[in-house]
Amino acid sequence: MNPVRRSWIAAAAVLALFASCAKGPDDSSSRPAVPAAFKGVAVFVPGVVSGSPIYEMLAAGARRAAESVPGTTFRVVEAGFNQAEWLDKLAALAASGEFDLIVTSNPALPELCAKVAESYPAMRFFVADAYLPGNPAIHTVLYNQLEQGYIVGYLAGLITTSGLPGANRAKKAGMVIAQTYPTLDKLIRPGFEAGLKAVDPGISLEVRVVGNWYDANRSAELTSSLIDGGVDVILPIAGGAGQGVLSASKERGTYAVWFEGKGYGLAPGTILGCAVLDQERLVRERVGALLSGDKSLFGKADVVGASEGYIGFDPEGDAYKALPSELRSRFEKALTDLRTGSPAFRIDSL
Ligand code: RBF
Repeated sequence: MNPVRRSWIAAAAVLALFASCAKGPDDSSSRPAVPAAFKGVAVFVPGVVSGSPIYEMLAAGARRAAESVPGTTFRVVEAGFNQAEWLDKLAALAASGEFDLIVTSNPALPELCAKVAESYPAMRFFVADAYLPGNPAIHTVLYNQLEQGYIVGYLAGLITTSGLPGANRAKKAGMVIAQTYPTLDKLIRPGFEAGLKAVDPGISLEVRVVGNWYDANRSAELTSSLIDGGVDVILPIAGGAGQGVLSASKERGTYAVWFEGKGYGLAPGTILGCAVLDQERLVRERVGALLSGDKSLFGKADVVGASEGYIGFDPEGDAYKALPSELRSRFEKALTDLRTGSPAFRIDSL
């Protein structure tokens, strides 16, 4: 065969190869030789997305990972606030047969996923904001919430001891929480308290429990009674019910600090600082790795925090920027110290 004809055949072969790769996902002849790691990804939201930044980031991160693998079925399912129904709803999602990877978030979920995995052994789970090592069907990542708590605690300590117009001399900070649970009792609350005490050991903490993740009226009542008792800065850990903390604090001219970022706009002038938890990046990265076939993550329980960049602070709020510069520089020094490991808040498990 003459060389011109031989190279023409080679070029045609290369073109044919490209053409077959370029065919759309609907064309069954275009299936890659290596099958996709997962055919369907479902996001199981234990609550509702709207009003809870941690769930907004869960859905957004998983969606971006799934969209980067053409042909992957993707759905977000809200399980609502009745926790007694979550197990059945999770099992129904597994039973639908449409999904082989369920992505979810919160510390109560690994146990439910483990139960569902017993009946659906092919199902795989990724649970963010949770800790369960050793189950071959489940990968979890726990955030070092001692650090996120400490960041807002330190700022709250500076606020309650300040001469800001809404601050009094009582040196009392508050938390309005939806319910008690291990991450809150062992990490968030102790972190917040450590931050307060690092500013001034004389600051005390008052905690009130709403009883659910949605009742903003109840959380507004609890907030008012805390303010009556001398509290001038509050951290809500209450999902959608956190709105009640903001409205009551605004009405009374006191302050709030916020968890998980994206808060300043919710109550301008009331929220003076927002800690940041980059759940969107974490979920995007981990789901992306699972979708590209990294099976080694199943069975693993990782812990991430400030030193890996998943926990931090958003300084780009007008209310934060309007704080006295002396207060901000003390706070920013504490932030830098935390990032570089002092005080040391290492945790390896929950
Ligand atoms: N956080 C929310 O923001 N919204 C919720 O609806 C919500 N529901 C939760 C339900 C249970 C049973 C548990 C244990 C935690 C829940 N969280 C919720 C808290 C969440 O996991 C995390 O601790 C907080 O968002 C603080 O980072």
